[in-house]
Amino acid sequence: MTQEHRQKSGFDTRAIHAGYEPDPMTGAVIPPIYATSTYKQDGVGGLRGGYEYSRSGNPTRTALEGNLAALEEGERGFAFASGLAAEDTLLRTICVPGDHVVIPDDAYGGTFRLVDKVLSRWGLEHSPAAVSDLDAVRAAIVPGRTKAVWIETPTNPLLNIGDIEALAAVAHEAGALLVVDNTFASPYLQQPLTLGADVVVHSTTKYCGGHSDVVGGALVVRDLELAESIGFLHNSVGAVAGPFDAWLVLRGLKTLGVRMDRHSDNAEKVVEFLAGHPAVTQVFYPGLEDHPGHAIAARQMKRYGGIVSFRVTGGEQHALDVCSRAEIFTLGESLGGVESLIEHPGRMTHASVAGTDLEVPGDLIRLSVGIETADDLLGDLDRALGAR
Ligand code: P1T
Repeated sequence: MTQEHRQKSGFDTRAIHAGYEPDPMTGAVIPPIYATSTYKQDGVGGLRGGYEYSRSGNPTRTALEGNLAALEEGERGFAFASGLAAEDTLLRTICVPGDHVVIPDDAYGGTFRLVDKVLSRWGLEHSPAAVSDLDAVRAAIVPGRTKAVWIETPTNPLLNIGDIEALAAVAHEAGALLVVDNTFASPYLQQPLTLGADVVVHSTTKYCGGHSDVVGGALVVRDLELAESIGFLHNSVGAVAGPFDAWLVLRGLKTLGVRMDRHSDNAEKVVEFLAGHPAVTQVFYPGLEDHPGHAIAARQMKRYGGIVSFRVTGGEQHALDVCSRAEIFTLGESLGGVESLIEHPGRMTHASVAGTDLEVPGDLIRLSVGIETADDLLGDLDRALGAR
């Protein structure tokens, strides 16, 4: 797909075509899995298509990177071995010892652990702030030292919403970058770079891959100088996506739009059901009109996605029981696959924030609502919640 076509076409066309042209020799419409570590050179330095060694570049990965850049409306994409590998490479690209970042006060537990337990040893400091509170984010910035305002929107697991446009202005005023972890929304529902963000982060393990069969991560940027610096560390640190993993994510992306619409349809039904259930005390979903971030979400998201969190009447034990009793909702970490998942953030995905300011309530349950038949999902939840 030519650059000109790419810019003019709709999201689903880009999802299916961007990043790869049918192979000139065979006409293969899908990129091969280039399972090769190295490339024959035509004389020393005579690289074919720029490929030299598969840590530096691999055609299957290139196709994925081009596709991600097109979907996020960025200039360059980078595919990593995991979401956390992407985060680590980004933070080490933009920060040096003594620098500081602002992170969400309800960030994904692994992101918090990376910043708090790993990069802190290399002199990176951080302050948590609510992404929904511009004043809190502004106050958390350390003038001259804050290199990035890092947000998730919606956040994991509490589905808080940050105003990307306003936060970009706050970050830029302080000379910092706005980094948006767009994992929950996916590029179909929200394109942060078009709203002023500087970097988009993905755990492609989730909606981009979409089938719970691969772990991967990505960064997408607009600025070519920043892309150059990220590219340097991508290769120098080497946490790159392998060709098979890149191929799986690329295949997943082709159906992202239809999947996200169905995830959103089903999540809306689940939210309505939970909101009317006597064993549920609170439902977190940005599509709810009384969600504090609803108006902003309505402005910056196409729909509200497939993640729903809720609290139950019977405290932590009740939440653990619901997780164990669910059947179609499979008890497991992760999210964003076609199958529905249920989990207890306090004991599972967010165990690493226990005892910190980021601790999540014990009676909280997180659902990744899949694309199964909606009535079956509601029946499963009804059973799992116990006697009415
Ligand atoms: O698992 P990995 O591909 O390394 O991605 C990390 C990550 C980054 N950002 C967000 C918002 C995430 O949700 C994740 C991973 N999250 C889970 C595994 C989870 O169940 O929440």
